Amino acid sequence: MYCTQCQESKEPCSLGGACGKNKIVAGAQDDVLYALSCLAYRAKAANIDLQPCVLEALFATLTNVNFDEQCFAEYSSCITAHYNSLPKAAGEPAFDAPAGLDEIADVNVRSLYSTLLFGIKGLAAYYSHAIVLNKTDDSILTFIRDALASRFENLTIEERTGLVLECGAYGAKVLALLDEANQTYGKPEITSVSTSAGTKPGILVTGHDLKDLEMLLEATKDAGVDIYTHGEMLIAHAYPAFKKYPHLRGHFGGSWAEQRNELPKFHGPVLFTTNCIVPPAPAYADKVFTTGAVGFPGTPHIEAKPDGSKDFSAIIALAKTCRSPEELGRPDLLTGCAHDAVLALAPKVIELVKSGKIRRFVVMAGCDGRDKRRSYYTEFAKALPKDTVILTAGCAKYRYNALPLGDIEGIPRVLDAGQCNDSYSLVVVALALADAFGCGVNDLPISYNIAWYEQKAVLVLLTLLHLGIKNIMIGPSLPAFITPDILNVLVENFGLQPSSTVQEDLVKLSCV
Ligand code: SF4
Ligand code: SF3
Repeated sequence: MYCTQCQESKEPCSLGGACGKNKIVAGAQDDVLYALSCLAYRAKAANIDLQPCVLEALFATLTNVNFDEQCFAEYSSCITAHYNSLPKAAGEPAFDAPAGLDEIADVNVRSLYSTLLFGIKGLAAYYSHAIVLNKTDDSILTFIRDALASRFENLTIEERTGLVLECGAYGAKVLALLDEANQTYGKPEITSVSTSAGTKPGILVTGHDLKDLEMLLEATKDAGVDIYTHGEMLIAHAYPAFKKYPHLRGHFGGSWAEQRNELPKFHGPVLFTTNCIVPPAPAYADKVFTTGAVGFPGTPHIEAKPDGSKDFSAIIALAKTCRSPEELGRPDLLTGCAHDAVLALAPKVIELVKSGKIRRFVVMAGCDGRDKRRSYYTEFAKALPKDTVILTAGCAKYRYNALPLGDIEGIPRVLDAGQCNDSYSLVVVALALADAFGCGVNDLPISYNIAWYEQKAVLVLLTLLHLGIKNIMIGPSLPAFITPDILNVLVENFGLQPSSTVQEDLVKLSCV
């Protein structure tokens, strides 16, 4: 086992991961990824695009998505059949060679290929969400094919660096596409979301897939159960199409990292539509359902039918036998501060910036996680001067979105655009502000202090670099898959910097 893909990596994880992935599942994931690269190599030589089904296999290998060895065996047989149907390519690699990324001997080549691979995992995840909402762009699948095939190509370090940066360009494409796709549900509105518990039994929906939430809301219209969002689903409350369901009762809990503490208090079943699933504790393991790319051994999986619909009757039947959720005693949460809603406030925001009442914006988007060092983000948010505004997206926000940080003349000091993919929304806001002030995006009073955990965050980071954002700070630790040489490239060309202490970083990011 050799896994370095997430922020919890033991550099590398070789015996099992803090995420719960064991050696057997890690080996099965490596086999799938290696076979995908062999398939991509043949498909590229034959100038054939990969089938969209490879997206789910890639997505399933993203951290905290799928822990079920059986699922990977099924992906492997499907990939093998596809591979065998293609003509042999000149110079193709052996299909049954050892598969781990540690087989790539040159550490800088391994680092660059790992960064690319992790970026396309994020690309596959976000593109899957866009596809279910009928937004497609074939060039994304072509890039994923070429990126996978590059594992076996004799490329220079510069060419590999170029591919990594190109992944950021596709990141910008897919995030824009998903932003458009999500508007199926209308434009998010700034919304205060209740975190109190109702008296009916509930179903908790977590992950990022809004289509699954929509289908479940339809299926439970008259079922006598309430639906609660969890984690990255908070933003659903801000979309006009979801506001019309009175049984979308509210939001329950903090980020994914709190699952084992909080889910026993929900009492009802939990539907995991995407990452992050933590191996369930016995107190609620019998209430967990998965769907899409998510899997956990022994857990019922709700499959999509050929027309894309899903049968939620088992989860609804179980919910009806459960107690209503317990109160967690949390304040209500504000969300829906996506680009349209924030840009509607632009004249006021510009006036406050010009008058010095808003001195700086700090983008604190990204992931949450279990690392104790992440209390840094709570302390950083608390220590920010009162004339600063936090722009956020992703589950990183749970470190500070319940703090009483107040507002600046009616503009909330934490503007939550939504899920990690909605980081794109923050860039749209930044570009519009740059336009309004007649300056470059790096000349704005905006700093970036990004928290990362998994591979979607890798793609978001590459996207920000592609969009020309400089001097991004990342934490709570640097990726284990980046070698010192590659880090130097990122530091020299983009000013990438690791986070350190709150006091030092407030200075480095010009917040004090
Ligand atoms: Fe380790 Fe992260 Fe890989 Fe899990 S996903 S095995 S914690 S590096
Ligand atoms: Fe979070 Fe898993 Fe990354 Fe979508 S839900 S941001 S970690």
